[in-house]
Amino acid sequence: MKNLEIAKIFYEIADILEIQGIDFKPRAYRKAAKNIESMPQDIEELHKKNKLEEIPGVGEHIAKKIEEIIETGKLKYLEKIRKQVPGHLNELLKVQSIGPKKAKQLHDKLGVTTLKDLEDAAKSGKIRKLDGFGETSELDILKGIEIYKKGKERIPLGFALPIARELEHILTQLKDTSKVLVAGSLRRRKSTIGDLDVLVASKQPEKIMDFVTAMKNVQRVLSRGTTKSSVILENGIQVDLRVVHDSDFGAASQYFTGSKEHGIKTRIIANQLGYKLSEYGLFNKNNKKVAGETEEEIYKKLGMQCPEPELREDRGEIELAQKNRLPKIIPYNAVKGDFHVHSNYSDGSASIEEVAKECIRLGYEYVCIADHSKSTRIGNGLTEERLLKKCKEIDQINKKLKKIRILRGAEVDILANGELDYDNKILKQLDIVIIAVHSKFKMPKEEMTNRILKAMDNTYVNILAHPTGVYYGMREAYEIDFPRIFEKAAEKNICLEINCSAPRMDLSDINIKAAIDNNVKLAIGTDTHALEQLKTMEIGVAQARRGWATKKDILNTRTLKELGKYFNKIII
Ligand code: DGT
Ligand code: CA
Ligand code: CA
Repeated sequence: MKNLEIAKIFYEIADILEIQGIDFKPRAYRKAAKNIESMPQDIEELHKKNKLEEIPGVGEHIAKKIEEIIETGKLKYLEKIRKQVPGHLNELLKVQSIGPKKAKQLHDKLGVTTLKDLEDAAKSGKIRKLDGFGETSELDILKGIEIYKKGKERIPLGFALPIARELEHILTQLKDTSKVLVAGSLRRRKSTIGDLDVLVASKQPEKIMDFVTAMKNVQRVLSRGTTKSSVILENGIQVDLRVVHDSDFGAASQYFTGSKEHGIKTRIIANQLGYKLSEYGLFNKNNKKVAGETEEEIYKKLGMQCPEPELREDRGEIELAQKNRLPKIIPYNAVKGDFHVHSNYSDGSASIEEVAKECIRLGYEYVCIADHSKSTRIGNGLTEERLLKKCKEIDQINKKLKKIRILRGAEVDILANGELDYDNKILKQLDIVIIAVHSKFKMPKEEMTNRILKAMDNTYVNILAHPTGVYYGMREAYEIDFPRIFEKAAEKNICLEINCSAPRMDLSDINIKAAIDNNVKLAIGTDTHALEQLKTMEIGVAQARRGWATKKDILNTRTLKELGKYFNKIII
């Protein structure tokens, strides 16, 4: 398909001109590129009919260039201007927050030409020293690089979910859509997402295609058809869009929600019952459609319960659904509090009172303020003195705010030798003691396990935070001997954390299920450092649901009184 090739060339021209500081022209090229890649007609056909200038945004000047590309397979103008800019400078523009001016400045002042150079410069703190940049823009650049790279691979659910919701919202508002669903791994709330699979029910599929391929935040159109298209958004995320009939929406949802393995098994069950199940519906032997508008009616005809999307991984849910025995997984609204929030005493940005007020707004009964302990220098860890001062402040705010209970907590470092970063005199003054590894991640499995087990032996410990240390894009999980950790956790009533922070997502769904099977309870913590992160609680609940957790497995569903009982502490 020539359309996409030509569009790509014009995008590159726009990028290069932009780096050269030329006004207006880049916008013209970009507009033409976008129209070319999203139009249904074949550009070569238009060229044959001499109708190139009918494409919106294509005037005589650009039409000539299209002609040259179609006839010679290349464009001299592009070859010329490519020589005028160094290396891969236009790749830098793919990073959010870097515009052409900044790209040029980074090149001239620091010799940055590739993404790798950019990352190195940001990590070594050189960028913050440039005029017009600062510490925040350096962090933004690192985040942007991360998102761009992730866009090419998989991206954490925590980053993808808001983007999917926004898209769902925009499509729902269109007058030609009757139903919209982001299916695929996102609907199953898998911890990382490959691409977004968007389903739309509409009688006007062409209009939906026109709309989506021309959206402002679309960077590239990979393919465009009458009922399906694929685009890449500016942040690098791929969107696969399908438009179906209202009456097929359930069947399409069932098919495109997957997982593939779950789908294949339901199709086998359909066959065994003399049906055929496809993305268009459930059909009987005479090819008559017997279900398809909703997922529920399809599963019902197959003689099984409709499993929640988070369960659809073919990990035994199908067999249980057939016996009407699916577990009652924790509902999203069952959460009564957050166990892991940082305040501005350590490296959080909000004050304790601000956190508490936001938690009241969220309808919580309690929140545990868990700042870093003294060894975490990067996290501005608290000395004993500051911790006690913090506890006093918490007591005062508790007296003032009646609607919530702030728990006095700390996220205490597990030192390399397994000792804790505060001594027992301090720990016993806290409501909740969270422990975590924040240093010396590289240790043989046995040694790391013993280190953590030793820390868990302390009687004051309540929660083991981010138990495997995994940090997406930065650090693999360290290995630990899970059976031994589970055994100790169950014996000492220590919860394992489900950490909601997007790049962490630790424990994983599989390990959550294993923990539950070993009678271990779990505590969901958002690890909030800025107020808006409190909302990521749902990511943790989603993983709990993927791990088949019921209400009783998750500590956040308990009242304050029940917490005290569980931890054998006076909390109320
Ligand atoms: P992802 O995007 O890698 O995070 O994972 P998914 O699950 O979203 O996979 P994706 O985007 O490749 O496909 C979306 C859904 O379409 C998938 O969950 C199930 C369905 N699907 C795709 N390929 C097949 C297939 O070969 N057989 C069946 N039965 N379903 C498929
Ligand atoms: Ca997908
Ligand atoms: Ca897909």
